[in-house]
Amino acid sequence: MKLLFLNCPNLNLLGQREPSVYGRTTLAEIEAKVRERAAKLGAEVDFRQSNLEGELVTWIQQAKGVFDVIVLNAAAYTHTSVALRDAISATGIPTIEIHLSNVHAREEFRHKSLIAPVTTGQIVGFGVHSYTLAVDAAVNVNLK
Ligand code: CA2
Repeated sequence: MKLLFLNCPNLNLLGQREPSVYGRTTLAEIEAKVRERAAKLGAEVDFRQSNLEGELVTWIQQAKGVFDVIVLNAAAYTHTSVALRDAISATGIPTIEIHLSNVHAREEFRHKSLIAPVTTGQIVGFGVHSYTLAVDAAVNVNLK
């Protein structure tokens, strides 16, 4: 099983800024934990980050026929991007939405996800564990 992890704007700053909200773990360290969990479960991982909405849309489009599941931390685009939502809908690849923080316990504008209606499900609020839990969810996506 091939998993595509997509990380959206500003997640490249993890571990360097706002540790009280997002912790001290860097995105590279999260990637290592994801790879470790995926190896245990026999899954392959491609792990990417971009600050560009169009690039993310292109990666989602290109995932068709290549990846079995997309795991998406859409970051701020969660709350704004019709383009990402339409791309997910168009590919038809099962997509799991993840967030480090509990977006529902934060500002009201973070309560609304434009992505959620086209996903298989969400994992929010578990910090770095949201990513490793997503590996488990992804390899079991067809058992739902
Ligand atoms: O909790 C999450 O994973 C979020 O997707 C993080 C996004 C936020 O806009 C979403 O509402 C929830 C923000 C990612 C920005 O990451 C930073 C990391 C360090 C310093 C500044 C921003």
